[in-house]
Amino acid sequence: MDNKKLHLISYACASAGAEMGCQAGPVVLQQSSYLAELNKLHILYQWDALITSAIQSDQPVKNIIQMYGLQLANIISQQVKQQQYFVVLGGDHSSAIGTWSGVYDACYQQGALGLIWIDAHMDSHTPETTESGRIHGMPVATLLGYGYPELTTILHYAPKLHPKNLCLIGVRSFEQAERDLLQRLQVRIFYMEEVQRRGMQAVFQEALEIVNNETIGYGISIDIDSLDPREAPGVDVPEPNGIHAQDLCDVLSSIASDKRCFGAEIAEFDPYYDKNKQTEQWIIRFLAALGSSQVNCCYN
Ligand SMILES: [Mn+2]
Repeated sequence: MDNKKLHLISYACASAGAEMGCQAGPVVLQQSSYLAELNKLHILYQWDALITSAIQSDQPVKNIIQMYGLQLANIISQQVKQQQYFVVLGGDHSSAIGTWSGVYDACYQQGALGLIWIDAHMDSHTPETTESGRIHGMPVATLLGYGYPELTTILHYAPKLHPKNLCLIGVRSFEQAERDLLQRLQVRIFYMEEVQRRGMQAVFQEALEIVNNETIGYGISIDIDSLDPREAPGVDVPEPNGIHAQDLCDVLSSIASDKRCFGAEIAEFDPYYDKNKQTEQWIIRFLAALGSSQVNCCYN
């Protein structure tokens, strides 16, 4: 197998989140001294695109996110068509609207898209149910076709995901209305309690079966707040008792050579809350895990 190359896309936007800090996430990662570890491991990567919210605008947030989402979706669609393995680095989790709309655009004629969503939250609010009004709490619902029309229709009018091809892992904080929507649609949710009881590896294995069933391929969307905040404190909305960072690293390594995986997304890293660069270091390790190929494994 050829060495795999990671195509890194920075989504330096935080307009849809709770605080502005995670706008700096991709910038900190681009300058991270830990990137040297990727070179040591012979992991190939390149920075392909930077989406920034530098332009201040008086427009409603949904229109701003629509603009970023469309930009991101077009970039990702091109990459998937060229069979390049992408990793989107956020930024708040509204990135998912653009990322997976882009993958959908590239592959909808061949088949359906599977998605593993790793998050402490459900991100399944709609404009009708949200209390905060923040769009970073809505991307799952949006991709399923529920939400602001400006966002559910990016590149295509159709929903980008079918509920049976989606699953959530690590959930431990949510509102009833979100759970109602996902339960009604029969989306498989691996709550944190189940992850603790069965282990991340077993749960991830079952998740892979779901996203590989009658799909053309799948992707992974990681919210850093899915992790235990003692290990990865660099987030705006920490929730205790999360996934162990090493366990996530291990399952990501296990799919590094999987040709059915289109790419990944790592969102909600807020460097202002990081302690001793713990979170930054883990994100680089996740990149190393995603970029490790069979060739690289032989060196270890
Ligand atoms: Mn999220």
